[in-house]
Amino acid sequence: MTRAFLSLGSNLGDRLGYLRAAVDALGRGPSMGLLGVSRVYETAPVEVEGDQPDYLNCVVEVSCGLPAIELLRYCQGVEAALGRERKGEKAPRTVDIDVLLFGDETIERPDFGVPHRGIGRAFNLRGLADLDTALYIPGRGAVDGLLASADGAGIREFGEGM
Ligand code: PH2
Ligand code: MG
Ligand code: MG
Repeated sequence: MTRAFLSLGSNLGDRLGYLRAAVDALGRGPSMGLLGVSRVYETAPVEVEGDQPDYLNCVVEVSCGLPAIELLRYCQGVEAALGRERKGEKAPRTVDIDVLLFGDETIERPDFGVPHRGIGRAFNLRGLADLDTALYIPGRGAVDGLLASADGAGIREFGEGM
């Protein structure tokens, strides 16, 4: 079993409902178990073009008996089942599920990078630190140190949580 961390984001429709449905589906994945869910954050869009609604983001920790690429495919299936349309990489979406970390593996493929290239975004660091302050990100360093120097502007805890 590998411990993996997934980033969930939604900025279209019933955002919290989509996050909850995604967490539920991840807990029911083949050879997968839910280990934890971070707090939920409402976050201003980063690195997008034009106006977009704010996101809800959280991080989910799972145990996974699948290889990383099969976990990615499962996550893509959950995105599709929850109405994700691929209108562009950074278009508003019902739900986006990114594989942030997969054990201590490093994967560099054109279509799949682990650690995920967005892992340093402050909302991902916050979610990771909620789950494990001692977490180490291969190639980057300790999550608490990275969080201390990250820009937390535009991130607020979303009251309802999971
Ligand atoms: N995801 C992106 C691009 N920008 N901004 C926020 N706040 N939250 C996201 O999940 C997010 C983003 C690409 O996947
Ligand atoms: Mg993403
Ligand atoms: Mg994605």
